[in-house]
Amino acid sequence: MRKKALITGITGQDGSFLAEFLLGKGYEVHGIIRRTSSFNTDRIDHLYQDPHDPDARLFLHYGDLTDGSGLRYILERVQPDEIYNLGAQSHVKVSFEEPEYTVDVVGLGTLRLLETVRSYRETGREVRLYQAGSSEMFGASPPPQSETTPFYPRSPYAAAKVYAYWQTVNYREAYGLFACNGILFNHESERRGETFVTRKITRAATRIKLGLQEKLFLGNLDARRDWGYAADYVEAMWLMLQQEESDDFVIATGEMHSVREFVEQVFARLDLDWKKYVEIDPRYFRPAEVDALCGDATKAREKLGWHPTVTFEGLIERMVEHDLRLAEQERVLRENGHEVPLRGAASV
Ligand code: NDP
Ligand code: GDR
Repeated sequence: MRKKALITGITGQDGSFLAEFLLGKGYEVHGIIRRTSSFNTDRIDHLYQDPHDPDARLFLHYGDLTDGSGLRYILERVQPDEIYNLGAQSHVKVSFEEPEYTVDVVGLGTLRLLETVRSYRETGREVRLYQAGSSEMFGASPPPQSETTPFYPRSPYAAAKVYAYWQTVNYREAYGLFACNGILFNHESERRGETFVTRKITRAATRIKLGLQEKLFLGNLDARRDWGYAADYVEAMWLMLQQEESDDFVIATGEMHSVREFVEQVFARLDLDWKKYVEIDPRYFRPAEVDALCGDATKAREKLGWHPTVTFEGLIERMVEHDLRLAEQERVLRENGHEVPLRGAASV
């Protein structure tokens, strides 16, 4: 029998890589998407299959983590073997601006899903759950951080993830649910949202290179992160659900770099002197910052056999090459008189 997976957050960076990965493993993949006034499926359009096609293995369902009854309905209909809970208002800075909504989606949303799973299992059906935890949960706890490091969240987002983490542990212990928390450190890619710092930098630097942009405004350049490649990290999610027992795992590269280093390397790759183009704008500072995150993924290496395959330099190379192509396309369009509107993200 073909395995079925249900993914919340399938339209996000990780959701798209995970869907690809699971389809490659022969799964039938179901994703929950939000109803929006314009399409939000860019990252999975290349995977789309007409649901009328008898060979279709990707199916999308409207739903939202703020809507418990809808989640329940989807679970009943899909009857998945595995659930990956990736849906979230995942931007840390935005969480200071929308704390209540962020906690509703990230914290209560996870609880809603766990409750749905609990009542679903009462009918005798089994399902395994992956919960997308975050290195942000460690917050102010100094590096290196491992599964035994105390949590010290520094944002509404991080506090909500800690709540979701403990609810997941509690459902495992109270109801015997096979549920795993992945504690994933930052992971990036050419599909990363453009308001996260790595992609903001690669998009801007490549546009600057081609004369499409003059400046890049950033916040705290001293923050240090452990940056990996997203496709490596979704494999770890899947591995967690294939074990005999459910457990929690840190997933990280074990290498830490500052935002400044990331900027330097990206601009250097493009033969540009970053100091001529980068300016600090305090609006990008956060009310509370997480200074340094560097993960110790020994447990994942030993128990899951997982290890990252893309280095910091390799990650930068991929992202820069990809965004350079995007910038080249934009330049051609502009040179031929086409209007290419700038995308209007609020200042985060
Ligand atoms: P993204 O922000 O790229 O994607 C988030 C996804 O969640 C999108 O599909 C989004 O839908 C969906 N979503 C947002 N709000 C809701 C809601 N109310 N109900 C249902 N779905 C919703 O995040 P990533 O792919 O980067 O991250 C995946 C998960 O992993 C998140 O939970 C994130 O917090 C966590 N995480 C990410 C890390 C990283 O470095 N990327 C590290 C550690 C944890 P839409 O497209 O419509 O906005
Ligand atoms: P983070 O990612 O907060 O670690 O959360 P982000 O890329 O937003 O910030 C990383 C660091 O860069 C600093 N920074 C800036 N950040 C943004 N977004 N924009 C700027 O202009 C800027 N200038 C400096 C930040 O202050 C911060 O220190 C990500 C998300 O994917 C979470 O969902 C996930 O849980 C964690 O990674 C692990």
